Amino acid sequence: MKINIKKPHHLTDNDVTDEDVWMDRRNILKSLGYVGAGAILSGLASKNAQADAFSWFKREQQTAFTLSPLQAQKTVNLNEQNTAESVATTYNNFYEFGTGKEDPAEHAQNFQVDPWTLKIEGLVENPVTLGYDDLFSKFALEERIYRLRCVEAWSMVIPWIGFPLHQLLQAAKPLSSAKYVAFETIYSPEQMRGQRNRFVGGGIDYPYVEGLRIDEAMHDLTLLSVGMYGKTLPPQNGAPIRLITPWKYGFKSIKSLVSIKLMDKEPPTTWNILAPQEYGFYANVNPTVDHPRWSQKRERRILGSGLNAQKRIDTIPFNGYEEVAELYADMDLSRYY
Ligand SMILES: Nc1nc2c(c(=O)[nH]1)N[C@H]1C(S)=C(S)[C@@H](COP(=O)(O)O)O[C@H]1N2
Ligand SMILES: [Mo]
Repeated sequence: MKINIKKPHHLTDNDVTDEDVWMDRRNILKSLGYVGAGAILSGLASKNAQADAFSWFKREQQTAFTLSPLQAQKTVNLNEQNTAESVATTYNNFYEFGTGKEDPAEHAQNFQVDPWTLKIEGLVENPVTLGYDDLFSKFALEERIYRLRCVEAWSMVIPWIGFPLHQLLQAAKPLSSAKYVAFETIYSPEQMRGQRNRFVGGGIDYPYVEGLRIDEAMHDLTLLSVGMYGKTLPPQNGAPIRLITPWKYGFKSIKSLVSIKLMDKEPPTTWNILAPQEYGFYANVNPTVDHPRWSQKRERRILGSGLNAQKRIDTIPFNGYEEVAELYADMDLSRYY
């Protein structure tokens, strides 16, 4: 398998431009059990501290592991408060485990993530197969704090850990005929009650499938996430690996991935199949294009539990990630919703 493993590198002052980012980073590293600047990115911090904080770090300290400079600084206003971890891990959409917001946290706990196989295939020169350990060791992991805006008009701010999808795609070497990328969630009815029972699973034909245009997939914002809040993903959030496209409605961010396939045609996507008038292929966050049954102008930002930990705010185009606008420069986004 031809995957270049990034060498750990040391963070220098030049890597960090913004004082707040630096402070935030120090807090993150502190919470991961790193102390003193010398230990910070050398991968040599005390074993015990690591084991508690990063459950996978144990396995990875012999291989490449580093949080590269927080790229979130470009795209996230760090004055925005993160959503409480306890809420982001108990208020979920993962219909394979039931349609209630609390169903995934309740019914996904015994979900088996190791061993795992993720295949990258289709129109590529180098098909790649990743096992569970590869998900955490083949690519340099970064923390990225992103807004998550659900099409249902609620939103959160979540610190993900992962690597850009383009790194994996580049390892697989897409052919020039590859124009789209198709994603598939695991099909495991023994483990997923919503896949066993059509009523429990919200009427979806499983496996859950999603897709991106190749330029969207190659965009640096597009993340494969293997962790959140400094830990591996809980099963309800899409363990062991999921997609994150922060400028699109949450349903594009497909969970528990087993297949990534390069294609020459636009792949079918689950919510578009279910209700094409309501959910398009693009699903870019857009306050000027309402859902047929509700407005998308505003959203309920969920910060914690209880009503006073929520606030109503304006929804912004592309969820605030304006750098993607150029991908759609010549498109009518009310038609391609
Ligand atoms: N396989 C799968 N992926 C999925 C979903 C799902 O039901 N099944 N729900 C989507 C929706 S609608 C949202 S808003 C996000 C929610 O992610 P979170 O639970 O980590 O906040 O996951 C997305 N990915
Ligand atoms: Mo969603």
